[in-house]
Amino acid sequence: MGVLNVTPDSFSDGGDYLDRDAAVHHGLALRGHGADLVDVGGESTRPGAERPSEVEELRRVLPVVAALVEEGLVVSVDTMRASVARAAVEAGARIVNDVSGGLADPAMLATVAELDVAYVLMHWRAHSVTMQQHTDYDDVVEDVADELSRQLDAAVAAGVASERIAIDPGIGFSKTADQNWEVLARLDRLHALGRPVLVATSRKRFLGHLLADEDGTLRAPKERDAATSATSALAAAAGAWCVRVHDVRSSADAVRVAARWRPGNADG
Ligand code: PMM
Repeated sequence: MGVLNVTPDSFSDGGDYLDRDAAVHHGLALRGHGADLVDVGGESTRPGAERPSEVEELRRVLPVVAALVEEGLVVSVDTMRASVARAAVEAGARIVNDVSGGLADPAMLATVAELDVAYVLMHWRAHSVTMQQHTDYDDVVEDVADELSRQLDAAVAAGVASERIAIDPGIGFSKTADQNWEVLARLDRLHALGRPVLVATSRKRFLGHLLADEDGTLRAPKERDAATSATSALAAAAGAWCVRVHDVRSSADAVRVAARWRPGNADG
């Protein structure tokens, strides 16, 4: 899944694709680099980010979704708003990627059920402004799995077909750097929930910490792609269904290596 942020303030590519033509051009490039899906988002969820209005989110996202669908891409819409999900699906998006897993907008789950589209349901505790104040866990792996399981039950209760749902641990969302690593090391616990797992580590801050200079300066977001391809390979080897990344070529290569590495998988 290639990331296409049509935002002024995302942490790694904010402002790069705010212009519609630049966004569409980049979406096509992501496909050219090997993305099976392109994820179009109009709201930055970096820690501390303020939310755009619904009107502004629609203005950013819809023309880009429509243009990429027209070009034959499989598009997901990265939104927490049911209204945006609906409009994007009406414009041709086939997946709703909701980082709140149905918790931010009370209308989201029923809307996804009605639209009958695929749904990425992420572990989530709070909006970006305060999410890093919600990092208390007894056992981060078990708690994330339990909370995801409850979100999954709510989605199914609202009428979303369980076979249309993928789950995501929400790397960097209400989690410290160490907690992200703990969750990644135990993806098997999420697989036990019985749904495909999406892993989104791309360029995130915990990689910046890992790769920091001796003086503590974090590695810059756009200099985290080699580390991201490593996490992509490891996630794929651990059975992830999808990795969501900014630099598609390096992670697509990494995923192919991981697939070919498996015993008896000569076709890659
Ligand atoms: N992270 C971001 C945005 N959307 N969607 C899913 N499913 N999982 C994530 O971890 C996730 C996401 C963070 O922002 P970015 O688009 O700038 O990487």
